[in-house]
Amino acid sequence: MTAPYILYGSPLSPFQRKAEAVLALKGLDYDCEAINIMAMPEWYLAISPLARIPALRDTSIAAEGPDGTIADSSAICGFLEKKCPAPAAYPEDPYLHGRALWLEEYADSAMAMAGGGGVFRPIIFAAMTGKEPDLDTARQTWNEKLPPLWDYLEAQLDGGTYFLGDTLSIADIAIAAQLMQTDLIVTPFDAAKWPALTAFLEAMNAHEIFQRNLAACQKMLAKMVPEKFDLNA
Ligand SMILES: N[C@@H](CCC(=O)N[C@@H](CS)C(=O)NCC(=O)O)C(=O)O
Repeated sequence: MTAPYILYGSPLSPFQRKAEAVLALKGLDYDCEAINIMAMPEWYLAISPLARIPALRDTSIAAEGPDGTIADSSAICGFLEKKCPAPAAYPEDPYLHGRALWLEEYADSAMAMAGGGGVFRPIIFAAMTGKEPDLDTARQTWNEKLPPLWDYLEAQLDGGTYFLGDTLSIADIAIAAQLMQTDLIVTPFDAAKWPALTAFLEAMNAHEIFQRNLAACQKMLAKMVPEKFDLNA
């Protein structure tokens, strides 16, 4: 039997990881359907005209075609929050809600560009096409572009467990999803320099809402990354 939701994409996408974590937080059952991002099929481009993964299908609306689908992880998470408000992924308080959206955007833009584009892609896309990993680019990004982003996050955490108050929110989910993109393939950043962020990542890695996605990623990466890369200069 088909699950009520279908997520089109790949578990290796940090944006899919964010959407999966929100589905899991809300206890929603979903199937994953793989999309090859190197050659997206026409039917998928009709759903996601910007040629991005993930996209979500609500099968109660339509079982095929663009109807019943939503592209973009932020749109997916906003939709899920409206449809299934509890447990909440977004703070109720207007200011905290705005802060959560800002931190989600920070993760989806700056962190994704550096961690995904500057570390994961040069290593894993090369491996996927049988090439040597571009460790020079990955090392430069890891040591020059990512530390200022981690500094900002360390200050935002201010020694706390979550980014906003004492409750998990979309801010934590989005930031963890991007931190995991490098953590899956690279040895940890310096815990002495970023202690709160290290503790945060460890807690998120152990959190139940990420387990299905992380298990799928580890399975897919096992052959390509038998041992994590040490990029620390
Ligand atoms: N704003 C989009 C970004 C999604 C995105 O950039 N996905 C990447 C994979 S992680 C993608 O589809 N890339 C396709 C490509 O580079 O051709 C979201 O939040 O879903």
